Amino acid sequence: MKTNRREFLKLGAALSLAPMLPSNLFAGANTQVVKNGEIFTAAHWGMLKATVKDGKIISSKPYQTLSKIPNPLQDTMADLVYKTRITAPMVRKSYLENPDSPKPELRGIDEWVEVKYEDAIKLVARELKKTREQKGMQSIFAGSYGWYSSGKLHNPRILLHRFMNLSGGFVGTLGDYSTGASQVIMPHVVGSIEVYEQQTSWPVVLEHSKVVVLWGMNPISTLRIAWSATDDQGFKYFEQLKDSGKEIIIIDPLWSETGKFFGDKAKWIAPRPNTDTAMMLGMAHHLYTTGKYDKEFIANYTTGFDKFLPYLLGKSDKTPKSAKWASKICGIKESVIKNLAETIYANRTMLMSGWAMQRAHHGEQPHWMLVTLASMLGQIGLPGGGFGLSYHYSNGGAPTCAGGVLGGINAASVGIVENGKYKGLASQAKGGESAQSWLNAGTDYAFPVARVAEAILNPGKTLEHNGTKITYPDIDFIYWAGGNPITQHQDVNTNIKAWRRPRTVVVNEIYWTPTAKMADIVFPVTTQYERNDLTMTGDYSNQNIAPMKQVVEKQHGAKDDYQIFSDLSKAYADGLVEAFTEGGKTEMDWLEEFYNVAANAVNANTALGITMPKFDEWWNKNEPTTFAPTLESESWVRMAEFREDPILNALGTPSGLIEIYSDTIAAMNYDDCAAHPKWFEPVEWLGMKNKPAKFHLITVHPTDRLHSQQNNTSLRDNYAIANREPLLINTKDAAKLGIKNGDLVRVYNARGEVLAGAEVSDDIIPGVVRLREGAWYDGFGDGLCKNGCANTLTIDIPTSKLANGNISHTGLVNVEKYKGAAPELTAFKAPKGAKNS
Ligand SMILES: Nc1nc2c(c(=O)[nH]1)N[C@H]1C(S)=C(S)[C@@H](COP(=O)(O)OP(=O)(O)OC[C@H]3O[C@@H](n4cnc5c(=O)[nH]c(N)nc54)[C@H](O)[C@@H]3O)O[C@H]1N2
Ligand SMILES: Nc1nc2c(c(=O)[nH]1)N[C@H]1C(S)=C(S)[C@@H](COP(=O)(O)OP(=O)(O)OC[C@H]3O[C@@H](n4cnc5c(=O)[nH]c(N)nc54)[C@H](O)[C@@H]3O)O[C@H]1N2
Ligand SMILES: [Mo]
Repeated sequence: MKTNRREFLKLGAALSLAPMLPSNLFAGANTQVVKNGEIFTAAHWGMLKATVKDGKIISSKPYQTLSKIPNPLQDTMADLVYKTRITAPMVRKSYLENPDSPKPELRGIDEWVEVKYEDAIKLVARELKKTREQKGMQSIFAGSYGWYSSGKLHNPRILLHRFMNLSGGFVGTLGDYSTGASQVIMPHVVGSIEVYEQQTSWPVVLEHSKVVVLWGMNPISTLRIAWSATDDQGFKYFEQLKDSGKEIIIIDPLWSETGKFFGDKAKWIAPRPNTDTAMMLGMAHHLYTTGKYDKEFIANYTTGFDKFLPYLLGKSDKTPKSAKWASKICGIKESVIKNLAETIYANRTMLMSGWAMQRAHHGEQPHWMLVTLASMLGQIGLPGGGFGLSYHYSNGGAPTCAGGVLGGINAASVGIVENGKYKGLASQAKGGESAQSWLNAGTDYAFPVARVAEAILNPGKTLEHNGTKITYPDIDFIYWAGGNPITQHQDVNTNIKAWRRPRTVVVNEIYWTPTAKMADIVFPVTTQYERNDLTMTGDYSNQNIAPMKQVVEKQHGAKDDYQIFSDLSKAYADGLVEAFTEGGKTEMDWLEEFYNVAANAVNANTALGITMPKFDEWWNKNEPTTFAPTLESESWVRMAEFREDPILNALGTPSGLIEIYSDTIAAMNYDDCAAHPKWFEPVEWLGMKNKPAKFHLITVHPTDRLHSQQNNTSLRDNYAIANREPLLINTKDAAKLGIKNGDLVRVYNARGEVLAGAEVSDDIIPGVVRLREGAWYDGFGDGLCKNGCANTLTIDIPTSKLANGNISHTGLVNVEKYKGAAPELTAFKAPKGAKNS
C-alpha cells in the first residue's frame, strides 16, 4: 500500500509539471516547490508568509499581527537562506590526513578540504564505530544542546539521539541553559518545575491584579520567539497591561526594551546585578517585623517558615536581614525597599519573574526567595496573585486551547549492533538485567548541560549534583547538531581547550558558525525554509497547528538532518537504516503520521465542532488550523486547587506544602546551598572586596537575534556599533573613561577580551555594562574576539552543587577605549579552504 502510494505520488508530481493541469487534480500532498507566489510557513519567530519570485525569496512577513509591537526577526528569511552557508561537506585537513592522530590542537585554525558527501558519511561511520569499539559508548558525547529550528520532524538533536541510540548508545546531558538553577530547586520548593508551566491566565491577571511586578524580565524582547513558534499573543497581553492603569514596577539594572515600551507607565527600581535575593530578604524582614504578612497562609500552606526566621531576623548569624542591610548590598534605598514590600502586601499583586537572575552564581536562591515572599503575601492561588516564572517566555499565560497536539519524531532507545549488523533494541535483543546495563551505560554518565567543558577536560572526576554523584566519562567523540556551543557556552577560551581534547568532532550546520569552524567534519544542512515540516504555535497555548511548507529548493547541495542520519545509519550497520526510518518512511510519511495524531483527537472530540480533513487536503491548503481557548482555561489560576484543599491537592514536595525549609536539601549538606533561601555573595560582584575588575557584565538575550541565530543577517546593521556588538555603558562611567558613543572599546578580564562598540546611555546604572549574548565568536587567531562574543568574558562555574546551572550573568570586566587600527572582522567569513556563499 505504502510503496504504491509513494509511486503514485512521484507520478503525480511528475505529471503536475505539465502546464495547464493544476496540481490539486491529483491525490496526495503536493510537495512541489512554488516558484512564484506566496507560501505559508513558520519558525521560532512566528507564522510567516514568504513571497518568492523565480524560485528566490523576495520577502518574509508575519502571517498575522495581533499587536503593534514589531518583530523584525520575521523578515530575515532571504538572508538566512542565502548568506554564510556551508557550501559542501568538508573535513579538516589534518583529520583527513590521519584520523588516528588528527592534531586536535589545530581545531579552529586548520585548513579545510572539500570531500564527496558519500565519503564524509563513510568516514564518520567508520570513526564512530572505532571509538565505540575502543572506548565504549560512554566516550561518545551527543548531548548536542541547542535551539535549532522549529519542526516536529527535522529536529536535529532528536534525530542525532535516534541515530546514536539505535547504533549503540551515547552520553547526553541533564537540564538546560535557560533555567538550569530554577528547574532543579523549584521541585524541592513547590513540587513542580514552574518555569515551563502554564501561568495564571492573562485575562485573570488583567481583571484581578492591581500591581504587576516585572522582576528581571524583558518580555518585549524575549517574546519575539517561542520554542515551537510564537503565537504572538504575549505581545497583545502586554499591550493590554500597559493600557490597564495598573501599577507596573520594573526591577532591572537596565531600562530594557520593556522599560521603553511601558515608558512613564512603569516605575523603575534598578538594583545591582545578582543582589535580588538580598533585596527580597529585606522586604521579607520589613513585612515580618511590622506584622504585615499572612500568618494563616504560612501556617496552612507552607512548612519551615519557623526554621527560616532565625536567619531572617539574624538570630542565627547576628545579621538581621533588614531593609537597611539589604540596601547596602543591592544599592536600593531602604525606603524604596520598604515601600515596595508594603505596596505588594496591600494590593493584589502578580510577581512576574524572568530567568536572568537564576543564571547567576547561587541562582537557586532568587526564585526560592520569591516564592517565600509570595507566601508571606498569601496570595498564591488567588486570581491575579502569587508568582509566575514564565510570562516572558513562549507566551506563558495565553490560555491553553482545546484541540489537537501534533505527534513528533522520537529518540528511540539503545540498540545493539554486532558484527556490522543491527540486532534490535537492547530491551529486545538482550534480556532483563543485561538490557538494563546497556541502557544505563550511557545514562549513568549524563551530566548537567552547563558542565560540558569541565566534563570534557576532567574524565573520571566526580561531580555533586542535587544529592547524587556523577562521574565524568572520557569523551573522545563529539557530535553536535543544532547548537552553537562555542559562542553560547561560558568562558570560550576554556571551552576551546576542551573542544581540542577529543579525537573527533562532527557538526551538522547550516552556516560557518564558530562551532562549525571547531569541527573535524561538517555536513551542510538545509534551513527550515528548504524542507517540509509541521509545528504547533504557542508552547502553552497550543493555539495553531501550522504547516511549514518548503519555500525554496535546497541550496548548495545541503541535506536535511533526517537524510544525513539515515545515510549514516545505512553506512554504520546492516538493517540500521530500516530501524531509523521505520522501514523507509519519507518526510511526508512522517508528517502525515504526526498530523493524524492531532487530527484524530480533534475529530473524536465532537464538542470542539472542528473537523480536520485528510492530511493531503489540509497540506495542500497551506494554512494553519486555529483552536480556541475554553472558559476554564481563560479563568485558570495557578495553584488554585492547592489553595482550595492542600491535603487533597497536595503539592509534589515531600510535605505536600510549599517548602521554605527543605529537609531533602538539608540532608545534602552542601556549603553552597542551604536548607532555606539565603543570601550568598557571588564569586564576582560589585560589592565584593578586592574586585578583580571594575564593571558588572550582564549578558542578556539579544533582541534582534535568537541567541547566535540571525547574527549573520542584515538585522546586524541596525544594532552593530563600530561594526561590533554594542556594549551598553552608563554616561558617567563612559565620561570617566573618555569613551564616546560609537567608539570602539576593549572589554576584558582574566578570562578573555573582546572588541565592542560603545553605546553610551542612562538606560543602565553606573557600574554595570551590558553585552548581549550571541555574537559569533571571532578570535581563533589570537584569542581577542573581534565581534564581541559575551561568553569570552563569562565564568564557567556552577550555580551550586544543587543545580549546577550556568552563571552567565555573573562576572566583572574592565572597559577601555581601543587604541590602534581596528582589526578586520572575520566572524562571517568561511575558514581557510572553504568557499563563502
Ligand atoms: N553569556 C550568556 N550565554 C548564554 C545565555 C546567556 O543568557 N548569557 N543564555 C543561554 C541560553 S538560555 C541558551 S538557551 C543557549 C542557546 O544556545 P544555542 O541553542 O547553542 O544557540 P543558537 O544560536 O540558537 O544555536 C542554534 C544553532 O543551530 C543551527 N541550526 C538551526 N537550524 C538547524 C537545523 O535544522 N539543523 C542543524 N543541524 N542546525 C540548525 C543554527 O544555525 C545555530 O547555529 O545559550 C546560553 N548562553
Ligand atoms: N529575542 C529573543 N528572545 C528570546 C531569546 C533570544 O535569544 N532572543 N532567547 C530565549 C531563551 S532560550 C530564553 S532562556 C529566554 C531568556 O529569558 P530571560 O532569562 O528572562 O532573559 P534575559 O535577557 O537574560 O534577562 C531578562 C532581564 O533580566 C535582567 N537582569 C539581568 N541580571 C539581573 C539581575 O541580577 N537582577 C535583575 N532584577 N534583573 C536582571 C536583564 O537586564 C534583562 O532585562 O528568552 C527567550 N527569548
Ligand atoms: Mo534558553
